[in-house]
Amino acid sequence: MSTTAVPATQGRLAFPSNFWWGAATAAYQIEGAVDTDGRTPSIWDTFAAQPGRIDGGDTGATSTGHYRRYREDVRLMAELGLSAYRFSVAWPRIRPAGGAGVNAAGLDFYDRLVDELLAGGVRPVATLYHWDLPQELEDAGGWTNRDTALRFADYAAAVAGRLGDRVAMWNTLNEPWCSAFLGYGTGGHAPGRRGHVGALTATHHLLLAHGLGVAALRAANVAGQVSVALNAGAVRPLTSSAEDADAARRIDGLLNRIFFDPILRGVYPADTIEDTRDLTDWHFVHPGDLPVIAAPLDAICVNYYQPDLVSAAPAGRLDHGTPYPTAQAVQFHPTPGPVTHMGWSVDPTGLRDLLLRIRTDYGDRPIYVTENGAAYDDHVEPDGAVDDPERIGYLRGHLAAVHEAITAGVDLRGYFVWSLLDNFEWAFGFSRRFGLIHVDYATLARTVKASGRWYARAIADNAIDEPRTGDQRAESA
Ligand code: IFM
Repeated sequence: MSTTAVPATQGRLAFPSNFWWGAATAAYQIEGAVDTDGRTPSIWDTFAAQPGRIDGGDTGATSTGHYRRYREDVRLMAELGLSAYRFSVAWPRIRPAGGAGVNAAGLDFYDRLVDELLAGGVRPVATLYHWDLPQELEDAGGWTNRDTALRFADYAAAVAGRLGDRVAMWNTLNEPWCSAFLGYGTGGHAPGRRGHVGALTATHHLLLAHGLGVAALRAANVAGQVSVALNAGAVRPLTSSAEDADAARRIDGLLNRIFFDPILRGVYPADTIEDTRDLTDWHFVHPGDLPVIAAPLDAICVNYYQPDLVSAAPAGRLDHGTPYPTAQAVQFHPTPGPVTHMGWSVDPTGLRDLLLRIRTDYGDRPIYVTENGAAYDDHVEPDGAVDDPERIGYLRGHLAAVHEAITAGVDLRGYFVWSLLDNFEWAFGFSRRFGLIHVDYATLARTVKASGRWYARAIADNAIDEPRTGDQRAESA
């Protein structure tokens, strides 16, 4: 089925019928209850406990308290009219020791959550790995150990066996680039290991885990679609010089093609292998791995936040802290225009270009945007309201970009705001708020922001207003 967007009336952008209007979260970012019902530590519990790793010394120990408040949260989702909710399953709740034994109490929680969602008319979308590796597996080498990929397949089979009849879509992994390049490259994410060879080794084992996970889901005959969520973006050269074009090619290889090519074509990009040849001979890729990784998918999912603008670095200005292996000679530049509280540029054209590029380079296939959103410094006003006009402008601009891609023929089936709730933003702790719903971390009270009400209106109408000039900067609903 190909989707078609129909402009309803002048100034309005209508979306296809059956478009999935979603919101997303992840287990460690919202659940809390880290010692409850048999859960054991993940790499993020360990990492967050180390001084200096997380802003303000924050941890996910309590977070939004979703583990206990999930019914209230599902009620809020139903009030917003969400047609889908993307959550992640915490591996250390299901396979506490990483490999051996299934913890039924952990599965019970997600079983109840899925039933609650279905009762509220919200499709469950489950991500199997959103960065919370059981610490026991990290102690055995983590994602630099090939065996972790096999353990992931066992875990995937356990979850599929319990939830496979009701989940509408599966993501095996969320943003493996971050797991590999930040977790094992720069060390800015858990488990905090540093080294570019480790990052490339982890990349391959994550991809292998994806492929083995797809096989486990298929073997369990899951009813829902099977996919993976990649953080992807348009990589643009600063100038038209050959040097800047080469810088963009190199980063595009290490951000986008290193994942899209093996998953959708069954090969690693030859130029990226060549670029990294001085670091590694890629011996960790075994014969037979690539066909496993390239198992057919029902859809491809992308998480988009900003485009990258790059150039060749001036002589003597190598970036030794870069997460990109062998890209020390590439310089990243701020994109002109507004930025979010993360300092990320607001540029919906990057999302449109990414969606068009996937179609051009990887063929017509169902696509979902499984994350898109913005952090702003939100406050509850004395009257109890949370006004976040910038987020409304951000969402409207990016939904318009999605609409443009659909109109150009991209088979885009749904869009998920990151995030449903304010939550634990990894190394930034609770200092960055991405939610449609504000969370008071002292009381755990939830307040639907103006953007949440705006999104509910868009869902009800299956349409948005066309963006106006200056929309991404600030405006009211
Ligand atoms: O919070 C994260 C999420 O876990 C993965 N994608 C990006 C979000 C914002 O940084």
